[in-house]
Amino acid sequence: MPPPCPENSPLLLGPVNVEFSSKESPEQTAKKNPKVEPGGRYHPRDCVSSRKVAVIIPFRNREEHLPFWLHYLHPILQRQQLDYGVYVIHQHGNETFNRAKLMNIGYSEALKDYDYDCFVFSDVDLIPMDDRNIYGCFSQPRLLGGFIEKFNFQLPYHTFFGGVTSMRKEQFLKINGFPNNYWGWGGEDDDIYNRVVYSGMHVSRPNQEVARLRNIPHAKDKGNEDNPERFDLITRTRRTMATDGINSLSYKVVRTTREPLYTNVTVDIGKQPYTNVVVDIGKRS
Ligand code: BGN
Repeated sequence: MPPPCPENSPLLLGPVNVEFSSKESPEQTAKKNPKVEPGGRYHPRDCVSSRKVAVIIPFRNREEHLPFWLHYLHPILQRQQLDYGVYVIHQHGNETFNRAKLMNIGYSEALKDYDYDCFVFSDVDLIPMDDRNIYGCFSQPRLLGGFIEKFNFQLPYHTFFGGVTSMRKEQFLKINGFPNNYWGWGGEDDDIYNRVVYSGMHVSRPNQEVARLRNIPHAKDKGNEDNPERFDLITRTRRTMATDGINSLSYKVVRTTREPLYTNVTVDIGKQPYTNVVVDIGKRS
């Protein structure tokens, strides 16, 4: 049995040059990462990693972004000496996108594979610019991607908890996972922030020097329009978090495939149970 991996990986290089002009096919990326096993699984061979990390990526219609993520992240995650798996959770169909529910599903599906104790939740279009930004878990929930290029490498606001975050299994369970009822863009990350604080935890962040990320520029997604209910929903987290979360999650797996660099879980998550219908009873002409 090999020895435990050191606290700090000796393989880290520091800054990573990230750019999005040259494309590499996933086949080429897989060839360059021969130690990554089908489904996007890896563990160091010469030491035993104490970090069992499932990386969860909520996904739909971003086929052009995923190759960049795989190209940059697999070498970084290996240098970080993580025992990891990559899960792309693909929302089936054309109903409104639900990022937080897909992340809950990623948590549940990953645990069917392996005894992961740490979960990293990442958007597909965010790439770390320094491998010292460890994609692992810490004594508090962590914002791994606080300083993003599109926000001029500044925190967009103090309580921001979107982009790339990590939580230990027990931290995730303490907040009852993520909300399932945010359909469309915005607010779900603020709800998760509320859950963390209401559960007596706080958000930790690596320092700004290592926590810089580049984002792949893109147009707004179809089927992920701004959620008009978000302003209202985030005022009610304290009441809703006990009953809406990992304990109320329901979905159907359409198919799971093991790709060379990731596990692709396609899921039917249903649709928003109701929409506010504005009935026009006042107007007569
Ligand atoms: C915020 C969004 C977040 C998003 C960040 C960064 C809301 C809730 C109503 C205030 N929050 O404004 O979801 O991650 O911007 O884009 O819209």
